[in-house]
Amino acid sequence: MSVHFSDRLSSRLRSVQAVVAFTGAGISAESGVPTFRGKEGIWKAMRPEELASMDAFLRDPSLVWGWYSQRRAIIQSVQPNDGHRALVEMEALFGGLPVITQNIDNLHRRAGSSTVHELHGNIERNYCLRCGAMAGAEVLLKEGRPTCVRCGGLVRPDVVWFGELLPEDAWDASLHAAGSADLFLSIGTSGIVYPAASLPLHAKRSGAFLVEINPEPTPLTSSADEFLQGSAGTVLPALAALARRVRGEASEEGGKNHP
Ligand code: BJW
Ligand code: ZN
Repeated sequence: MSVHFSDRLSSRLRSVQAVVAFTGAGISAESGVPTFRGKEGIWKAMRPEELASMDAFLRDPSLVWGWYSQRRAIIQSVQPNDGHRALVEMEALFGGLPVITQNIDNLHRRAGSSTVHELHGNIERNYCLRCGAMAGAEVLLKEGRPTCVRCGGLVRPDVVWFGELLPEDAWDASLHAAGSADLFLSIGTSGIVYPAASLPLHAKRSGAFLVEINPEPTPLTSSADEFLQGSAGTVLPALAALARRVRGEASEEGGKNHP
């Protein structure tokens, strides 16, 4: 499938210095990780608003832990896809490409992106609500309840639930990256969960050219400078190929001026 890019985007790609990617569940969909919402979302029977909160966890720790266990098993069995890899390729082309992700699946790091700001935590980490100890996989299940091996307290995944603050370091770094971007790519997110969803418009207001990549329009689409309708696994490799072409041409032209 060929992807159409405007001349405006091509000339931006040629001259940009700071490119930043902002990703949501859609970039991992082609790896086999289900999204939350949208056509491919398979958690419709269990809406994230009903499971991803402290109230839900305290009401039924086994149910919420079970949801995360199921998702952890999926995530551990899949691989990064062409979309994740294209961002790594563009990182090399642009001399850096911070990835701000809402995903907890680690796939950007596994693909090789070197700067990843995780806004909503990471499913590989857990911590005890009573003693604060961090835990990896070493969590006891007592009648389905995740229990701390040190103190017997309740263990939760180290992710950000509704009503909780985002990790300060990741948020500050993301605000800074978005505010300094020349080109901001919003990829595979429904753009409805705040404060993460404010980043594309923050980037645009700070002067970035805003590109959205998604098979479906979202509330962000009307504000995007360019909407590339399609899947991340198709559009991002095509964008990387275009960047390679125009940056290659740009450096050859530059070379002509410097004998
Ligand atoms: C493809 C594709 C392909 C498919 N290629 N694309 C009222 C108004 C405004 C805000 C609020 C409000 N009431 C409450 C709030 C605040 C709340 C919020 O935003 N709620 C909204 C839902 C209304 N936010 C919070 O509570 C946040 N904290 C906060 O605000 O703190 C301040 C505060 C403190 C105290 C009290 C009150 C406020 C925290 C939000 C945490 C969100 N956590 C989750 C779970 C994380 C852990 C986990 O994974 O389990 O984060 S919820 C879930 O949604 C997850 C995701 O990161 C997040 C966003 O979802 P995402 O990534 O966009 O996925 P989808 O499924 O929605 O979209 C996928 C997209 O991909 C679709 O568009 C597809 O088309 C597309 N796609 N295939 C490319 N191949
Ligand atoms: Zn403990």
